[in-house]
Amino acid sequence: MTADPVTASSAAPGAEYADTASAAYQAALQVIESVEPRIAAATRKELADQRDSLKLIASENYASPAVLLTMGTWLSDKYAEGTIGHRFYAGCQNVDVVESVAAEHARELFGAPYAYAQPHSGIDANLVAFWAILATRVEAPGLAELGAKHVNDLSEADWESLRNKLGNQRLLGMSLDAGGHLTHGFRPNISGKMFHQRSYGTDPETGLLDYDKLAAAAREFKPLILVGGYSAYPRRVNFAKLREIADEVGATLMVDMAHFAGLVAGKVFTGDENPVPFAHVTTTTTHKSLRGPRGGLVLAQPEYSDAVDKGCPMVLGGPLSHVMAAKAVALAEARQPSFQAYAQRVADNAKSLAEGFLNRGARLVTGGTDNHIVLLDVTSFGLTGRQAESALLDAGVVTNRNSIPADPNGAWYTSGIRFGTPALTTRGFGAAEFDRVAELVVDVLNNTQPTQASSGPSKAKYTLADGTAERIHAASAEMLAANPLYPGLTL
Ligand code: DSN
Repeated sequence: MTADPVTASSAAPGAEYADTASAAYQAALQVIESVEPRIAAATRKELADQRDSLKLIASENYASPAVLLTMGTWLSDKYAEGTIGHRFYAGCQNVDVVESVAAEHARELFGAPYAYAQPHSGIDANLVAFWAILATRVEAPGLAELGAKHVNDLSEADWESLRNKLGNQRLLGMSLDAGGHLTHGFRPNISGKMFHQRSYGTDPETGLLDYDKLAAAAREFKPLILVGGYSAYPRRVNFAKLREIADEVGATLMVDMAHFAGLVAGKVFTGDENPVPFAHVTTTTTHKSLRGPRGGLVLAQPEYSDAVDKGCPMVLGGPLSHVMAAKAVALAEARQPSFQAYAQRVADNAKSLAEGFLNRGARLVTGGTDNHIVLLDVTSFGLTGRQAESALLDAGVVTNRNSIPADPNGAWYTSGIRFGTPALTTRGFGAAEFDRVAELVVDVLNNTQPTQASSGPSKAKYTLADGTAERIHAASAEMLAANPLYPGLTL
């Protein structure tokens, strides 16, 4: 097995600097402790908690010590609003190098003509993309058009009038309960206010994306922007088809690949499953399956690059130069052959987890997975997602509750639990361990009972049968000990 920068194997890239990294962290924590001991303690405790739990949140991972160390420098102290070679502050020559290297790695890794490394998060990346598309596609009115009101005071009618002034500002994205993201037009999010939004769902029987229905919706709605991508859909998407649909209706195709960027980088998603050649604008985060620092990236075709390049100060505050540096380091890691092996294991492990659930009688949305996500419908256990999430946490299994299509329990309590394999795959878990994880999860859920509150059934309350948490903790501890996290770090 090819090992990873954060695991124990001596073959791991990063193993050669494990002792140095350990010394660096010990020294750093001593310094922090001398100023604010509570922060040093919380940082140490976070490592202990992450070491001792089964981290199955699909959007989380473990960055390498090289990536983490890169974030702790004086690059943080520099203001550098603007873009490479064209800043609003003097003395940005080193930040220019940092941003150029990050963008170069992103272009090379993803085969993109243009890359923008400044977004602080995925939401920021999407806002930059939205604005760049609008700026490129429509004539935006000046701020004076908003009148004297503060933007927070705009009523629905004001937003309507603003959108009308802007011309076609229709956005079609995947609905939240089908697995889309808040920023893909969800009404309470700014994307649902900036745009006339409509969403596409999945087939009610199969849970799969129905491209014919999506094409019909696009023909009827004629969006300016068709958004592809998801945060809870456990299947691959054919982006060539999405581009065909976008072209037919004159839409710009924007793909948010935040969740699966690591599978694109690792060449697991190739051909029609790789969004980058098909999308006009592609956005991502860098900390999920891509395993970098917390942040965002925008990739664009040449016709959108000038507008994307104006992301700061149009949409973004000053760049986080220390994080851009860490993005460069993570992207350099992702260009190594070992990252491709890692990405393949992420997908293989998700299949093993899904099969482990199915073999034990559980129901999965879409009946399985072919990416890094497994979405378990917990209604057959008589539980809400909220109850299942809490019971699993009691047993040291860290997940998040998630809506399922047409969720009877809504977006807060939900009826699903989303699992992801990127983090534990980084630790070294393989197919056998993920099958065991499925067994432990089913054990917990079979031993969790919803509790009736005095005022009626509560969708949050539950009881876990005596001894369950202890049994699961003990079983997990064996697997976790065999696959240690940051083993060179003695903190
Ligand atoms: N919060 C991320 C996730 O968990 O999928 C998406 O932004």
